[in-house]
Amino acid sequence: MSNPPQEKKSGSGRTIAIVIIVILVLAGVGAYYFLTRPVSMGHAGGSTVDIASGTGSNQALNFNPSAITVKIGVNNTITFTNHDSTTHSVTFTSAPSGVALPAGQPNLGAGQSYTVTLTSPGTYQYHCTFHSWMSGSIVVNSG
Ligand SMILES: [Cu+2]
Repeated sequence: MSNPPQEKKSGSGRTIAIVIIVILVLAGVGAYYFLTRPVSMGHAGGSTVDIASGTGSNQALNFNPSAITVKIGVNNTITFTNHDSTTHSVTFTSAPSGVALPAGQPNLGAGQSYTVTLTSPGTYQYHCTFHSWMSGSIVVNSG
């Protein structure tokens, strides 16, 4: 009917503390990888291109990423989102030989998105008509 030795009690307390710390560290590492995973992976079937805030007034910025490669049936639906406060455009300037230029989005206002699905393989190029330094390319590969 005696209490366990004091050393044993504090020892198991330390073990529990260490287990809790390990769980917190693992949760932190998991959260880090979740939050920093590549955005271009997007959701199934999709790819994303962002226009970051300030791109319209900073020539060091561009469509992000400005060059992507997608695969038909995997991630060939591309969504452009304008996170900037100014209007941009997604204007296609070239498409593979024999393929019509995608419609694009002449005026992509602040907060707006434009989604296009490219179903013919090859290289597509686009730019923003408002900002000469903004241009990008999309390589579409067969599924
Ligand atoms: Cu622009």
